[in-house]
Amino acid sequence: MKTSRTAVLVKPDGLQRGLIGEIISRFERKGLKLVGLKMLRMDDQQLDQWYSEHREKAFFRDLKTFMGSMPIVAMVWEGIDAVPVVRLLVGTTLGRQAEGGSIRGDFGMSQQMNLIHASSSNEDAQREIEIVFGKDELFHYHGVTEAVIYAEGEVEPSEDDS
Ligand code: 3AN
Repeated sequence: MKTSRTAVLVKPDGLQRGLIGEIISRFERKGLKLVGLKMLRMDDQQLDQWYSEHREKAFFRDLKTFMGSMPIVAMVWEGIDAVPVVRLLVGTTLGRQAEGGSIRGDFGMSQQMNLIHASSSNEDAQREIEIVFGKDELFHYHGVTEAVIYAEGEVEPSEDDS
């Protein structure tokens, strides 16, 4: 199978609560590969693009104000089925109902302050990655642990691997 990529944001509440390392660690331990990482403060245009599907929602303005209020940490993770794998580790939107063992389930109580964003489809991932990362900020490299994370032949080699 081919690997794919997904976008993750650690939101202002995750930054303030000192959960950056914990969150990165969970994805690393799972066996996902980090291929992009940056800290930034999202501007108005980036937030409009990022949350375009929520433009009509009542919480849109508050969400934008919150997300633009502080820096966030953006990441791109790669692996087989990266989008659903990351969403499983993140947990459902409302922290109070999120499954124990998930990031929101273990650390969150809120709906808006839910620590983290994870792409919900491959199309969203592609769109979101392009909002925050330039091409030269995304990396291709061979992960030495892949030989024990996946069985031989389970991952189709990518032309970009070096
Ligand atoms: P998820 O982040 O689980 O994919 P979405 O896409 O439904 O959830 O919502 C995007 C973001 O909007 C959430 N991460 C959360 O911060 C915020 N949000 C969603 N629903 C509400 C709500 N009812 N009230 C306030 N904020 C919300």
